Amino acid sequence: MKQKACIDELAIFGFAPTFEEVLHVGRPNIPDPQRVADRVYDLLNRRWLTNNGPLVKEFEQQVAHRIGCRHCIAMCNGTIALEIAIRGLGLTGEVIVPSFTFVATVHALQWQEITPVFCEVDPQTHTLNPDHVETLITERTTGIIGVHTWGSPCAVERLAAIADAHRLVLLYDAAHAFGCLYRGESIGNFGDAEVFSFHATKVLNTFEGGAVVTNDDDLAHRVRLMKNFGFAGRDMVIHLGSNGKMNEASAAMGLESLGELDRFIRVNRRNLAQYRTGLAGIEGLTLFERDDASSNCHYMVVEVDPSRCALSRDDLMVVLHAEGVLARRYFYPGSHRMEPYVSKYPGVHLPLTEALTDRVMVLPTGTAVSEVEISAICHLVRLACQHGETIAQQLRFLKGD
Ligand code: T4K
Repeated sequence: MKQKACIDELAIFGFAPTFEEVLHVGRPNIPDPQRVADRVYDLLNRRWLTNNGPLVKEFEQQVAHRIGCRHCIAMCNGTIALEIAIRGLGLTGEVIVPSFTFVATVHALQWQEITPVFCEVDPQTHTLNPDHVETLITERTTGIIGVHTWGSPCAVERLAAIADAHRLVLLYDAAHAFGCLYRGESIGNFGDAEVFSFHATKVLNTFEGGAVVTNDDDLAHRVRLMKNFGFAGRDMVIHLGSNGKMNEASAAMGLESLGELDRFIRVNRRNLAQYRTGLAGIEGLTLFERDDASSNCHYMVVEVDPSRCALSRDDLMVVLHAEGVLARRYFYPGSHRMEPYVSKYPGVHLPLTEALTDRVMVLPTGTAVSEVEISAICHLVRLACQHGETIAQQLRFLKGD
C-alpha cells in the first residue's frame, strides 16, 4: 500500500489503486479461531447440532447476563427474530417504523400483512422522530418500532410516553446496538422487547444469528414456543410457530465473540478517534456524533453536505472505490422508495430521510482494518475533497458527459 502524493496519482486518473486488496465495510470481527474450532470439534463429537443445545443455552444466559435482562431467546437471524417478536407482541393493522433503516425492519411487518407507516428520523441521532410519530397514530395503529441506528439509542423516554398514552406496543430493532448503553443501562432493556442481529457484519457475530430480549415473562414464553414450531414438549404443539432456532456452531462463535466483545469495541473506539482526527476540518464533511463511551462505535458514519463539500457523496465514493475502499451508502434510497413499498404506498415523502440517504457514507472499521489503512483512507478523502472541482471534471470525462 502506497499513499498518494498528489491528486494526479489517484486511481481515477489511471494510477494503481492505493489498496491492492479492497477494504470492505462490514468485515467480521473474528474471535480466536482455534477456540471456535475447539468448540465446533466438541459439538460435532457430541452430535448435538441444534434444537436448544447446550451452547445455545449458555449463549442465551451470557447475553442476558451481559444485558442485565431477564430473557434472551437466540434465533437463526435478526429478521426472523423481528418477525417472531412482532407476532408474539400481537402487532396488527398499522405499525410506525422509520424508513431510514435496513429494509428487514420493514419487511418483517409487511411479511405479516401489517402496514408499515413510514416515519421521519431526527437528523442528529438518525433515530425515530417522536414528534412525527405522534402525528402518524391512527385507530389502526398497534405499535411503534424504533431502530437504534448505528447503536445510537432512540428517544426511549419520549417513545415510551407516547406508547403508554396510546396503549401501543413498543418494540426496538437493536440490530446495530449490542454492547451499547443508554444512560448507563444496556440496550436490550427498553420497550416491550428488543431484537439483536448477530449477522457476520455486526459487532458480535454468530455467522448468522439474532435474539429477542425482554423482561416480560409471558412474551418470552410465547417467543420461545414460536421459534420452535409451537412445541411445548414432544408431540405437543400448543401455539402457531416457525423455525427460528439458532444452531450450536453459531452459538460456539457467539460465545467466543462475547469473550472478546470488549476488545472489538476498544478497537472500534480507537478507529473512530483516528478517523475523527484524520478527517477533521474538511469542509462539508461531518462525522456522526455519538457518546463514544456508551456506544459500540461499530459504524464509521460520515455525512457529506452537497452544499458545502467540494464533492458529492456519490463522487467521493467513486474516488474511494477506485482506490479499493468500498465505502457504502446506507440506507439508500430509504425503505419507502424501495419495492414493494413505493408501489404499495405511493406518495410518501420524507424530506429529512431522503436528505440523509443522499448524504450518508459508511467507511471501513472494525478489527479487520489497521491504523495505517485508516490513515490512508483519511488522506484520500482529504485529497479528494481539496480538489473537488478537478475530480468532478475527471469523473464527468470518464462518464463521457
Ligand atoms: N435491522 C437492521 C437495522 C439491520 O441492519 C439488519 C441487518 C437487520 C435488522 C436484519 O438482521 P439479520 O437478519 O441480517 O440478522 C448486510 C447484512 O446482511 C445485514 O445483516 C445488515 N443488517 C445490513 C445492514 O448489511 P449487505 O447486503 O450490506 O451485506 P453484504 O453481503 O454486502 O456484506 C457487507 C460487506 O461485509 C461486504 O462488502 C463484505 C463484508 N463481509 C460480509 C460477509 C457476510 C465479509 O467480509 N464477510 C462476510 O462473511 O447486508
